[in-house]
Amino acid sequence: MKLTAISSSLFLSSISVVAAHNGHHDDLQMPLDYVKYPYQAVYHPGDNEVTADSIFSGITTFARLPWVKCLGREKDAAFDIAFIGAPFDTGTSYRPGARFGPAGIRAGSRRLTLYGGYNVPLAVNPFLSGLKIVDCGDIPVTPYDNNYAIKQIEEGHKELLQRTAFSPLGNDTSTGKPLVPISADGKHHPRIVTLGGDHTIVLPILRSIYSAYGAISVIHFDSHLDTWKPQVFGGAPSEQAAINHGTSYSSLQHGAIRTTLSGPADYTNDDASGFQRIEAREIDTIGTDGIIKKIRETVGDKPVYLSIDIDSIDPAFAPATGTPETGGWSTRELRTIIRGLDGLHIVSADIVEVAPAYDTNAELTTMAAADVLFEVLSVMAKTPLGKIAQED
Ligand SMILES: *[C@@H]1O[C@H](CO)[C@@H](O)[C@H](O)[C@H]1NC(C)=O
Ligand SMILES: [Mn+2]
Repeated sequence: MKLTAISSSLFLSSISVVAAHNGHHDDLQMPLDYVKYPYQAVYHPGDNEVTADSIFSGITTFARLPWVKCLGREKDAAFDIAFIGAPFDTGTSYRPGARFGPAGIRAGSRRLTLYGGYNVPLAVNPFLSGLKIVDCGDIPVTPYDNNYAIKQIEEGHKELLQRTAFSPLGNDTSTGKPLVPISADGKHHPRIVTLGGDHTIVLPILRSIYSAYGAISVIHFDSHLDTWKPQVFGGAPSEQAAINHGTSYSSLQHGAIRTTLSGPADYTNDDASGFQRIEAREIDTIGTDGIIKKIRETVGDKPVYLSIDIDSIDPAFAPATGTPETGGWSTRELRTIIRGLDGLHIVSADIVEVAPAYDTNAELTTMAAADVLFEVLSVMAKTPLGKIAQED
């Protein structure tokens, strides 16, 4: 299947342009420009409008961001940060259901912009930072063929990543010198935040990231190692079975590890994969500050890809996940640690293994996932993906 079947020759700088110039029937029915920031009613009864746009009404996108059909009709749309779903869960070894993760996380994110979206500890409002942030919907992913699905995710991610970012990089705030991209190909790429999906999706995403940035650092928050050899999962009876959500990584910093192992040899394999490990229980001795320090020492100022398994949070706070492990971090602790990444060049990120069917009626897990992503978005908004050009 081709991901970009419908073409458009317009350069679409805003949603309202689409509404104005595109005469397609379904677009006319879609209130494409009804999401406003900060939160504001667009419809006042008695004001010749229809109704206030409340956070509990309307179409649910991430943080009520504008929905842009980046992989369809609006395939030329430019943005700075895009949320995209990867509803894939046929790589799970225990509880399936993460294919509903993107829809669940969007529902959990409804209140993010209720009061405007200002992040107090990070002193930034990512939604008013001047960046164009959109929800691109989901990558079409087949539930019948893992190899094909992985190809779809890689192509869909690349399709977004390989566009040029909407906003120019600008100048360094302290020196005033112009910034140049930190990518390997010299292009100013937008950032993609992927809503999983089980952890398998990180394999095709990292392939996409590699196409723009070359080798980068990976920060991986997870209760599990995910560097297991396929035989840990009962062997790989076929090439397809060798690809699953526990075997998707190839480099650098684990956080929140607390799984049982098949034996100490699992750590040997993890070491050989080049990972530094932070055990979940270290929070009792070195605290969030100590954990942040360890991560920053490992990563330095290199470009970073951030992958967050919701199971890094304790099941008391985030029960709805594929492979829950007790003894994890609280939602507050993980959010503090993510804010501790302030200043790092996070080139893209994901949150995976949210399986809403196992959630409480209070939507604990999907809310936690959305709020963790709010911290990621805030860190991204504060640090452009640029460096000061070398003078020669
Ligand atoms: C960046 O600096 C250049 C001079 O080096 C200046 O011409 C330009 O207007 C500045 N751009 C912004 C966005 O401030
Ligand atoms: Mn995990």
